[in-house]
Amino acid sequence: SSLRVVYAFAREMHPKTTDVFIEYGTAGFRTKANLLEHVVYRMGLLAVLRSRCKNGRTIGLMITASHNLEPDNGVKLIDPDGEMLEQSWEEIATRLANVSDNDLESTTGEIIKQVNADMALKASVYIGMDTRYTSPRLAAAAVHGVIALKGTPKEFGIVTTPILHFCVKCRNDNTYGTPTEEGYYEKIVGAFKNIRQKLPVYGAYSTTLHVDGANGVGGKKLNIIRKSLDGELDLVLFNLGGNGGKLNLNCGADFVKVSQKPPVGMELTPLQRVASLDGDGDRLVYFYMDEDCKNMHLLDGDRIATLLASFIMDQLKACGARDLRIGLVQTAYANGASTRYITDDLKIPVTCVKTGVKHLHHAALSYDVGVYFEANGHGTVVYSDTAKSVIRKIALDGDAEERKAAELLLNFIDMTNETVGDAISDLFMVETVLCARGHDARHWYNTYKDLPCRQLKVTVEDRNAISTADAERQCTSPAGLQARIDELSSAYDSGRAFLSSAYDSGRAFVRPSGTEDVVRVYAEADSQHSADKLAAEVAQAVY
Ligand code: NG1
Ligand code: ZN
Repeated sequence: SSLRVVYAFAREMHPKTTDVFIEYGTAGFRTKANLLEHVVYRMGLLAVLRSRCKNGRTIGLMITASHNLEPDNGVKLIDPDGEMLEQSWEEIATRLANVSDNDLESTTGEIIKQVNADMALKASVYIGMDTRYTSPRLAAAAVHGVIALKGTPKEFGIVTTPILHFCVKCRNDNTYGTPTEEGYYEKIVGAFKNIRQKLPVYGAYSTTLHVDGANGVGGKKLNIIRKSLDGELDLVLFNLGGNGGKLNLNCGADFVKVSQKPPVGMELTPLQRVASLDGDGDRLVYFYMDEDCKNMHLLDGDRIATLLASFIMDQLKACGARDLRIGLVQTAYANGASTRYITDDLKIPVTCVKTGVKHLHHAALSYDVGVYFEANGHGTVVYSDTAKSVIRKIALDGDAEERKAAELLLNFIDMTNETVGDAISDLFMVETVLCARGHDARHWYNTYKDLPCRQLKVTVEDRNAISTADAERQCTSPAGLQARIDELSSAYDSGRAFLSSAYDSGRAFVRPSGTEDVVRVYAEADSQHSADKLAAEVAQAVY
């Protein structure tokens, strides 16, 4: 009978009005907002089933299309520990999203059997959304879906994606924090202020930081946080959504990273450190303009990863926790120069995995301290229980110097949103490291030199005709494409002949996007001209 309600509700309020097939990809469902209402309603249903399969623990449902432009939207589910939805459920989500309204009732029934959901259990779903004008309507559809299966929805309104992940985690594990937006500020910003009150501002570090908010939710939240920083950090915020600024349009972390240009809507000051967030506040890159404001120097996810990893490693040494294993996780998009720097200079082990945060997160969990970042600025640090207890113990029993380093690390851990990449938490971590080292953006930039690279998108008939292996670095179909890529790459210089494991041609790979209907092409070589050319040639080969 409750399934009758589901059916009636769906028909009346959130009918399926399109036959376009939609798939739960790396970032959940993402497409034009006007194609999503029935999908989000059904994800409300699925979140309830997921919660019941997890013994009534809370599940998250986030409405966002991240760095995509305003007309798009999306929905993704968050598992009880604040991580992405378990992979085996992606197929179930896809099935439920695509059935006709007529089959919705029977399919829901089949899924309940398949996943063995105990419909007598309570179910709890936390719902958040980004700033898109289509988000409130979609959030309402999610609420209806949750209620239809007698779950309890709780709406968080406009929050960053990582704030919702944090709240889901806290709700299911109260040792992690308080499951509210305020609880998030208390923990993350509180830890930042604790550290900064003990760190002198010295050297080249300046407390002024300019921020590009991408006209999205991240900037808005930093505007709330700004007022509580007690002068520890002077945030100057741009692109907060006013003055006709459009979400992610020629601004934000993705624009800055991919176009390698500064965002519009900002006052550009020579050598000023700028942090650029994406539309839902889970990605962060930095940049600065040179002396005459002509050239931009980008500090991307690879840079943030190396900065954080080297700092944490120093602190682990200082507190004498030598047995803790630190490691770094990247994808094929990581700049080759960063991989070389991590391996040869920092001497930290690095793993390469497939694109998609869930893969990076998973691989990072195999270290005591796992630092993971995508080149686009999505990443965080995760700590094992062993790491936490060893550091806690040193903070109590170590000698004075060790205690100091351990206390700093404990605050650093509290400042970290371990559930998922988080632009706000990452920003506070970066600022802590630069301050502790007395460094400005130029010091940071000069730790190693990026290889010139280029990213392109190609639209093809069927992007899934391309399949890959070896963490997406090799293309296994269509036949002959990899051989062609090898042939094209070998005509260029790598610029990495200094690498211990040197191969001295350019580097290029292709893969189907999980979030857009395109094939992505990446190329790296010893000059920008060569990288651009190689990318164009590989794109041609795909087409
Ligand atoms: P796709 O569209 O699969 O390349 C993009 C990013 C991913 C990840 C997801 C989710 C690149 C090259 N790809 O995936 O790293 O962040 O979006 O948002 O940046
Ligand atoms: Zn995002």
